[in-house]
Amino acid sequence: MPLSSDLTSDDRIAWVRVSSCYLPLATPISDAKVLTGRQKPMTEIAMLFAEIETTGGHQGLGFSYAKRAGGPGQFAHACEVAPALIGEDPSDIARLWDKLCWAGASVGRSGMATQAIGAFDVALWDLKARRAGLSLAKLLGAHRESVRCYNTSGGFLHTPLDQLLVNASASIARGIGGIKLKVGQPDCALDVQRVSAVRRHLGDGVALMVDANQQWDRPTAQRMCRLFEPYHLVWIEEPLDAYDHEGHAALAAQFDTPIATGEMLTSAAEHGDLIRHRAADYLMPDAPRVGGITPFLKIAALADHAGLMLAPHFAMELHVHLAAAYPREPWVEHFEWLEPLFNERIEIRDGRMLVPRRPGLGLSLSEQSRTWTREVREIGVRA
Ligand code: SMN
Ligand code: MG
Repeated sequence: MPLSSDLTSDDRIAWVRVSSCYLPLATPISDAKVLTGRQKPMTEIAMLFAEIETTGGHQGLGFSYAKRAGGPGQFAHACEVAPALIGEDPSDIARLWDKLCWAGASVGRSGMATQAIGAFDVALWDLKARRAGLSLAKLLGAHRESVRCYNTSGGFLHTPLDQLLVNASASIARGIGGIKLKVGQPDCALDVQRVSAVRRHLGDGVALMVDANQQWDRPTAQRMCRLFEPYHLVWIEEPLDAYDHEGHAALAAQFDTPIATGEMLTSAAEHGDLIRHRAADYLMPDAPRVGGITPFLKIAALADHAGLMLAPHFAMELHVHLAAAYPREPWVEHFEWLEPLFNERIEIRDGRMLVPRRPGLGLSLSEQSRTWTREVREIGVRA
């Protein structure tokens, strides 16, 4: 049977739309970085959307994001490098990531510059999967049809304890498998009170995690990890500064409770450094934050080779697919915040998120997202 000719070899990127969309949050969000005075409560998220269309009519949707600052910079950088995509083969995802990176290399191969590229990278992977008629997870090579999930949005520090207990019960009742509580507030005793109350409220059978968002120093982290051991937490997240790999490695070696960290790192190279230091039991890469799916897959391979567990940070709409393709049973973080941006919803039951079976990411932008869009730039000509 002769091989069919490559049906996509003449397909070229013809049009790109870059848009900056500001998602409002219902309540100002405070984690430990706010209570220690380092950050202001978060009231919105700056989404960067990339929509790509080819001469053959294939389409892809990708996104990146910034919190508190960086949104306008990501949008500006994306608009500057977008023309480099026009006329290119959309299948050359890795080469195009490099091309866009070199197009703006003087401003770095990590951080805001590559986070802007990440939106195009996600769109190209979405396009490739849609064209293949596969979900992104299946295109990458899925290990599972669903992924364990835990909720974070109900456990922030602006939430009083009685509401915290209500939120935790509501998450479990709706089929979410675990609860993450924010800790790291100036009065450590209050952290222990909240964790103890939620553990008592939910019982020993529910997965519980805590997240200090980098706000403890090493002596405090040492003491808090010891205090939390009896609660049999799934992990203690960012007990130390995101770049204190030695400190995290010492805690991971000393305590039974696993250490989770990685969300603040902005490149595959930074995650490689963390892994070399064995600074985490659970690695928490964030695909938009590291520059998209292409770098995320490099990180996942390094993490797997090092025997680490995976719990990608935020952006469940993207990470449910990427986690499904990871060898060891991962965790995906549930936030309902991004839901108004998309027409589709992820199904959750029995403690797990079902990996969408629709082609690509299985997402389309909602009319609501268009009303929150502040800037749009179109490059090229639609087929
Ligand atoms: C986090 C996520 C979203 C907003 C603030 C903090 C976080 C997490 O550190 O792990 O979910
Ligand atoms: Mg965190």
